Amino acid sequence: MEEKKKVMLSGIQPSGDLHLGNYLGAIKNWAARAEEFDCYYFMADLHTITVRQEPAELRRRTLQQLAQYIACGLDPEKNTLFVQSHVPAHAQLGWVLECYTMFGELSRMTQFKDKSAKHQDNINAGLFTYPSLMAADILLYKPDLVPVGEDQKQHVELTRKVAERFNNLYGEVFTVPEPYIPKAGARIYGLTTPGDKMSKSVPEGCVFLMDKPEVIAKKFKRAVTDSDRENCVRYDKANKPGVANLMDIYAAVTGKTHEEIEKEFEGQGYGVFKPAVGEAVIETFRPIREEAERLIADKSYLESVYRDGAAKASRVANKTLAKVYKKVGFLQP
Ligand code: ATP
Ligand code: LTN
Repeated sequence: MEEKKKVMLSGIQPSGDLHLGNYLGAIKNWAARAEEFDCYYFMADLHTITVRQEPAELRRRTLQQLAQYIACGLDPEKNTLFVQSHVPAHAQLGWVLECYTMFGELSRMTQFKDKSAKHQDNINAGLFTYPSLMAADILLYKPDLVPVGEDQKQHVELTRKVAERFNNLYGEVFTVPEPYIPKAGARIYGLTTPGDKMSKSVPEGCVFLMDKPEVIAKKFKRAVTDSDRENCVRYDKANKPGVANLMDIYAAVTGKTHEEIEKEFEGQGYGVFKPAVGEAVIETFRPIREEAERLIADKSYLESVYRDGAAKASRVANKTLAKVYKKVGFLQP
């Protein structure tokens, strides 16, 4: 008999266009594991409304994100790709898990603290309880691994806690998942702000998947290196964070080690190094952008992918939800 594959699941909010941080920290690793795992990837649209969105833009970005997932190598035949709001079980389990997540736990979430500082006029309840919805996203599919960037580790750890709490009360309902953080690319910093993670909120330091080559080249040319004017490609995260970040990017896209990179650019300054990193990123993104552009034009294909994806995801999710409803004591409809 064929052995049951392990399960992998992740999501990204379509709250902005995908960028190099999302690609290296998350999607690149998803595509690499499709043969080994039964994979579920979704557009986390429910999460995006914790911050105000322009409705037409949100629709456009959700569809574009699907095209980009596929263009990054997520074959819809081998991965279940869907839109979170198309599978109502997420919102349904989200409510239940809110009742098994503690106020104190939610208060300690770094993303909540950051986002509420950034959006002081809209610190809504959803922003606060968001990790319970994320726990539902995950636990519905009983994944073994959740591939995310470093910044999401805290949420996956909270998910484990909530799952264990629920299992202790009701028996083994949920699989307790492990976060899966990539070795290279787990945290890419902004090109103009090497102290902060690359984020769409600082677009000049953020390289988007759909950026044209000339735009990417310009962003790398303007990347901040260091202030000591040493002009030497050497990995020293504490003293040369900008250079270390560029080396991390170059390592992640070429597969080279830091030592190999230091050797490659020995005796050459940042004037040679920065465009070389830009070029490597341009060549990595070129086929992805072209394929995504082709797919975006084929709306009916994308619709068929997300419909099939939602149907398949719903079958799995509804099974878990039914079990949870029964365990907590809801009368069968
Ligand atoms: P924002 O730009 O508002 O901070 P975001 O671009 O981080 O948002 P998310 O939906 O929070 O978007 O992230 C999607 C995935 O990409 C997550 O797994 C996250 O860990 C990863 N990720 C995001 N930014 C980076 C980064 N700079 N480096 C590595 N991984 C990242
Ligand atoms: N919270 C994540 C997006 C996200 C997610 C998930 C990731 C929502 N649900 C489930 C992994 C698994 C973020 O903001 N990057």
